[in-house]
Amino acid sequence: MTDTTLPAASAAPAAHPGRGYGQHVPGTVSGLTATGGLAVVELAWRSYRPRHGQLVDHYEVYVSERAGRAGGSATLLGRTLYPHFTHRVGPKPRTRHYSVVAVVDSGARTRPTRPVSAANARSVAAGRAVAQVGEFDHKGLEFALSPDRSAGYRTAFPTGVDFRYGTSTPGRDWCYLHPGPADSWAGRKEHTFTLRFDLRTAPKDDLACALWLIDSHATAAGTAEMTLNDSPVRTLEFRGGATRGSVEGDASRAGTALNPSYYEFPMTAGLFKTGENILKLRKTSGSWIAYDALGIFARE
Ligand SMILES: [Ca+2]
Repeated sequence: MTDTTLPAASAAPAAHPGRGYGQHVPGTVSGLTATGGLAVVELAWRSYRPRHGQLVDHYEVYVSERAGRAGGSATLLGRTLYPHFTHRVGPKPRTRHYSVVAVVDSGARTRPTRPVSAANARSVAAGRAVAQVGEFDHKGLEFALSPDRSAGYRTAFPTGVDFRYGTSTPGRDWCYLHPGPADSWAGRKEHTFTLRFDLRTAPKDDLACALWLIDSHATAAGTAEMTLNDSPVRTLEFRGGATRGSVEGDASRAGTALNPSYYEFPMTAGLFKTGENILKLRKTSGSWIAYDALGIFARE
């Protein structure tokens, strides 16, 4: 898995922030902060105020895996009109170093900020997978019917999803969108997605579940009930998204309208058993959720 999910803008050649083209304008962007969370690093800075009546055209955000002065081996993560940026990252904790350049309407650029460092939080998905569907990469493109063919759901999955870890294929057997009872296109009823997996022995220690979504309905994200081997695990209350995940599938792009959310929680060892285990997620209220990945993990 690629940990740094670079947006399309990163196709630009390896950049040297603040150097290489255009004229400099005085100063630098100030107040840059970087805050690591689960699956993200949030960057914010103070709006740059150019002199002589110029306007800020945009900001450029750079990341480097190595500490040191900006301009070394920084990669352009993306451009933004606003004084903030969300870098979506993978499950493994890693420290990265960020710098920002302001570009004014004449094309002149500030010098880069001093790099600011942040580490993302460790996701349970950084552990050993006991069962997993999809990759934790802020994209739903690996799933069936992605990115916009929800109209085919009732034909392709007339009784919901039934996926066996190890033999089923995400691109054929797991739908990118999980409809809810509010969705007329899916028959206005509850839909259950099932994940089957085999254990040679029941675990001694508690495991953990990670469910990452690329998006959900903005005002009716609703709830789902998760069970394992018919025992309740928990009720998931989903955060409102952007209602875009039904028609687009890549939340790692800079400037995406998608609004991902992340759910991680322990699963008691006593719920698991030797042999076949059956995890079910039943959407019990609201509209759809759009998957990035789902899995059960042991801490390594
Ligand atoms: Ca994914």
